[in-house]
Amino acid sequence: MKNKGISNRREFLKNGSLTALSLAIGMDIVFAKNLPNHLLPIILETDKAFNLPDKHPEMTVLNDRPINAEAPAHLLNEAITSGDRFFVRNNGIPPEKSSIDPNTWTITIEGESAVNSKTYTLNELKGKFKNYTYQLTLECGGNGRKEFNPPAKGNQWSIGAVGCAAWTGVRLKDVLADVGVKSNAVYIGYYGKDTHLSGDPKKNPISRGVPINKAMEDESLIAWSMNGEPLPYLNGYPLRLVFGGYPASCSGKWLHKIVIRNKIHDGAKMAAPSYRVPCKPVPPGTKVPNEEMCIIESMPVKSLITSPKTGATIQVGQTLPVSGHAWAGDLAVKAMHYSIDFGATWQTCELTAPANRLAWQQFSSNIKFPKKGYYEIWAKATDSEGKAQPMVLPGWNPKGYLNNACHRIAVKIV
Ligand SMILES: Nc1nc2c(c(=O)[nH]1)N[C@H]1C(S)=C(S)[C@@H](COP(=O)(O)O)O[C@H]1N2
Ligand SMILES: [Mo]
Repeated sequence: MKNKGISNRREFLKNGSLTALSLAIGMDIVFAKNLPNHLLPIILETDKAFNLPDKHPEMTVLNDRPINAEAPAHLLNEAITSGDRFFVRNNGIPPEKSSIDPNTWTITIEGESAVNSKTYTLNELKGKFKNYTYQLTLECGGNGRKEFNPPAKGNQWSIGAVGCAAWTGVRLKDVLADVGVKSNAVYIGYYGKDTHLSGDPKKNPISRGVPINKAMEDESLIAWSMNGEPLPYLNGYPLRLVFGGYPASCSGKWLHKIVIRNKIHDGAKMAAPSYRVPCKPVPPGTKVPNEEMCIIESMPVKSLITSPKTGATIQVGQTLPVSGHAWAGDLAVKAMHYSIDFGATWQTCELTAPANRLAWQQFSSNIKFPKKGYYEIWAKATDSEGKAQPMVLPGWNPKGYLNNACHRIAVKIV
């Protein structure tokens, strides 16, 4: 599964030209003419070889068709995730960058529960409606999937399919109000400009959405900017939805159409089992009928230790500063704890208030260790309703969603 796309790509490159090789590497191969025919540039042997446009070289690339990449924990140390470290989850092929012109980009709002149908250019959207900036956490529903057993198919995300950026855009509710929302509206759905892996132009790679009450929240944005700059190409340039706290699959990229629906949206990947979990917990390995799978809405409470890196070595007697982030779907995080004795006892961490609703919060602590040896630091967040992260894997589900088990890092005291 892992790297399948990459080895296909290698096959492709073997048959391809030197130009293709240079393109893949992102620069000229200076002595290319001396490269023996049977050899590939060695840099292509590593996952890191892919120059994802605008992405940090330490991002872990899980797949190259479609492109999926996550950040190792230490890259996510800042309170605001920079564009080059923000994970990428694609279901299809992004629109050609050269085909995207923000000056002619339009978004259309229509659907059976829309009073009118309206099209706005990106510039009209920016000028007509008040602009807002919020720090919003996006996490892929499948983040943490690789831990599930029996394993679930799909991208084997570890911990890095999450980020919190400062998004600027207009409130979806302001735009919906301008179009007019009928009283029978229950859902919105999105359409993006990416194309299906099959190449079939009639198929959408993904077309999901959110219940109308989520669409109407103040923090639900149609956004054109991440951290004060245009959206990174792979994160939806020039326009996307951002619904903090919901599975990031709801936040449509390369956005060009929103439909206001009088029923739950029925676009691609809305139907079971995609982005659904068993309505009631099941034993691991259970085959769950589609009718018993429920749509994921608010994500569960979770946290991530971003400093130090796992494997850190410190001198005995030293104090170790530890920090990271915690988030809780639609809720806030109310408490943060750490353990150095595999969960037998827990100490309280410092915890900041969120910058705004749906932004992740920062925790920190200075840890002392009793003597030399190997330790693990476990981090556990508790949400505003009193629900805490589980220490072991939570409810197994067929597609491997919602793993919010405590994050663990290793430290050596020498
Ligand atoms: N048009 C479009 N929107 C999309 C997707 C996609 O493949 N195409 N993937 C979704 C999924 S599953 C996730 S987790 C998020 C990922 O957003 P990011 O790539 O900006 O991190 O985008 C969502 N929006
Ligand atoms: Mo996702």
